Amino acid sequence: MFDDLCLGAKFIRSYEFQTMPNQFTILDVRDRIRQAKSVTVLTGAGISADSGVPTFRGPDGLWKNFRPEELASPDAFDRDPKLVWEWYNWRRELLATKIPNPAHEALVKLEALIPNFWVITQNVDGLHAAAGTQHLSEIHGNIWKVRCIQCQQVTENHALPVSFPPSCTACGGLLRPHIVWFGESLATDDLEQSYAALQRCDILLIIGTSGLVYPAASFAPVAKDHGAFVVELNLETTPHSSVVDVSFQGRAKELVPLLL
Ligand code: BV8
Ligand code: ZN
Repeated sequence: MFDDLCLGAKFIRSYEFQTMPNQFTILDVRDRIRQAKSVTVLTGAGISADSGVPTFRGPDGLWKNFRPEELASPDAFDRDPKLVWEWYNWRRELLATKIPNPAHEALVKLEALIPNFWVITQNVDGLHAAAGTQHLSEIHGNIWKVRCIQCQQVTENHALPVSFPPSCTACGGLLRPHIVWFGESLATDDLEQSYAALQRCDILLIIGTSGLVYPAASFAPVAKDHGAFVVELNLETTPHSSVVDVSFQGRAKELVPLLL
């Protein structure tokens, strides 16, 4: 046990040198979290990368072979719903074998310790829910849900693959992925929950997002303007890095458990 602690401490100390030139260490952040009444977390594809889920814009990114507008947009679906379903079936097959990693699991443990805890995720992979996160807004939707374009009914669907054309059991309409595409507005209740969580939190953790997609990219200043201490955990610097109070560089699966 003692060796582990030493190893742990050395491990944490090594991270102290991996941070951006900050006056805070990850231990300081852990201590702040211990005193916090309300913590909000914003996650992106980077938190699922350690589960083997490709990110969007990384070297192995999903967008490498496709342009988002070609596939993740209402026009693309209107133009060629079969092609869009082929892309989502490919992603569903990919995701079907992926499980939450220590970063997702550490957030579930934090949720049990902190009076007011909320996760806002841009990810559509369902891994936060699978890990057991209760207070969750999936602001870009969920790849395991489908929505009828006629009657708007939303249902769970884990078919591998979804056979084309998928039709609604209620009205026979064409089903689409229940995902927010570029040019589509986010669901009102997701936005309301998110802004409430950003405005009430003492600490905002931003984990594994490139900070390029709106409105999520504008969430950090909202929390900051309401007095939150903002922390970024990412492999690289992002547009968030100049806004946050402290930015740590490293893998989410290694950094997030250190906050416990
Ligand atoms: C909207 C669903 C109102 C698809 C997604 C010009 C200026 C400002 C805004 C706009 C503009 N033009 C258009 C807009 C609006 C547009 C937008 O923001 N465009 C951007 C590209 C400029 N936004 C919208 O359209 C949104 N709707 O605004 O409604 C409106 C209506 C009409 C017109 C205008 C406005 C809807 C946005 C939602 C789009 N849907 N996904 C699908 O998933 O199938 S976005 C897509 O990107 C994913 O959801 C993803 O979650 C999201 C963000 O990406 P990230 O999660 O950050 O992933 P990324 O790969 O980019 O980065 C990964 C990060 O992890 C990296 O930083 C990497 O370093 C790090 N990392 C990697 N490994 C690790 C790690 N970190 C830690 N540990 C690791 N191991
Ligand atoms: Zn229907």
